[in-house]
Amino acid sequence: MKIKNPATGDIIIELKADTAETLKNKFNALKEGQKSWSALSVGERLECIEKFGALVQQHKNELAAILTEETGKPIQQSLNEITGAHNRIDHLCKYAERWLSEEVLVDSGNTREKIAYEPLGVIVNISAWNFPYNVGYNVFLYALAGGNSVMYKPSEYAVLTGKQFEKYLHRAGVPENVFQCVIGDGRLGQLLLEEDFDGYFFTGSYATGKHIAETVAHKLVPVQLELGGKDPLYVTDDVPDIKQAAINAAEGAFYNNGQSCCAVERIYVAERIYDEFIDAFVEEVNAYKVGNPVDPDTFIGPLTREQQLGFLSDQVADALNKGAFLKAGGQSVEEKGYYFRPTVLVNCDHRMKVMTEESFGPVIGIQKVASDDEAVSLMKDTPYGLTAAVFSSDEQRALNLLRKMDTGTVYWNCCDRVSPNVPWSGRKNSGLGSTLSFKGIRAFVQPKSYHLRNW
Ligand code: TXE
Repeated sequence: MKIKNPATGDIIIELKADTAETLKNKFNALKEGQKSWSALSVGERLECIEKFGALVQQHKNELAAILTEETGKPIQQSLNEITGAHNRIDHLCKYAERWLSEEVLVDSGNTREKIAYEPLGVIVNISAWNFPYNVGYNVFLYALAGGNSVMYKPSEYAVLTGKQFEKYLHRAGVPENVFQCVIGDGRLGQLLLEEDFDGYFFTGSYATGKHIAETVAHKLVPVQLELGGKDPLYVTDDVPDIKQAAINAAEGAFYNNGQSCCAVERIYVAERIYDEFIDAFVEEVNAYKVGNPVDPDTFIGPLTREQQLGFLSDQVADALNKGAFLKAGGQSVEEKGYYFRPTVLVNCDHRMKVMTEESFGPVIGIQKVASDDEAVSLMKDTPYGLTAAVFSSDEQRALNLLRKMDTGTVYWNCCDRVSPNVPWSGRKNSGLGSTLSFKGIRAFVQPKSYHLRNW
């Protein structure tokens, strides 16, 4: 595997990918290790997870440099992710014992009814590159807390970070035969589907997620998918501060170069404030510093994947051919590295790919709407169902709109955020199952119901 630096296109290091044989050996070790790991108490397992978190924070500068070098994420955003992801560990320490402990539902006369929660066994986590800490912790830390052993395959674009997870989990006391990292691209991913894991947990594209779910369906074990989205944001005509709304919406669209499953992917603006909003939005985007991701002032670094440059150019050309106007950016930057200027297209409509196909990059389309009803019908016109946002000064107006969304998450006057306190779930082509919250804690265990009767 050639690990490249997206800021320069240069090769950082070459690594040997795992093979069918190394994969099998690791799988067998994990089956063995899971027995003793599940015999520990939740508290004992959490001690290791807490130590892991402490080691990561202790080494966050070195880890952020690795994340930035292999994904092109601006260094400040790498540090933000590593620090922010710790909230998953805090969440587990606060709630895992409560949600994983036995529950006695009935204890009357000579009859008791109770539920115990048992681990699934050995699970596989096939993960993504855009927020490897956030999307990784959502799965493998919660799986470990539940008493499972984990085979973790980082994306081929975040391999070095994945190896750091393995290093620090082992240093923190998670046995080597309880957490194993395998490295490789989709071909190795395909081999993983042939192993008999007790659960498949995937984060990535709809196409790959659908393929995985179809391939392993016959095994009748849990499958969870965190997929993409085409998340809408609607700015109503009663926002108190149009400039602030534009700033927040721009950050939602361009943070992490738009490479976030819950990034704002399309914006609808009430016609009365449309021109003022566009001016404020374009001013904000033009002020973003595009540059070397190791520079702390950089907000827009290179895209992680070179092939996305052509994909985004095609979306821009398609929109312009169908009547959109270009207000900022529009092309890749002619220099080393996979740079694409932050791009704003206006006068957009749903004939254009930029309003219907996931961009997963620094390109946003904006469309004028005449009413809340028109906004709702456009927001719902998508095969995805991850998040939807409404900016308004009126909470009831916003809630009336958000109740109509068929998405796992909705936002009022905020966007592009994930919290471990509430379920993170995608509907329709955005996913299957939930991580985080009590749902995430119990995603990696299975209930055993006890009916007990004294003689
Ligand atoms: O995904 P891929 P990418 C989505 C986002 C975007 C896409 C980009 O919508 O469109 O992912 O990420 C492995 N069998 N999200 O291109 O190609 C592959 O090696 C088994 C949403 O990386 O799906 C990698 O480890 N595995 C998400 C993983 O699948 C296979 C956040 C994902 O790769 C495989 C991040 C196969 N046949 C990205 N082919 C969210 N909801 O948070 C590939 N893989």
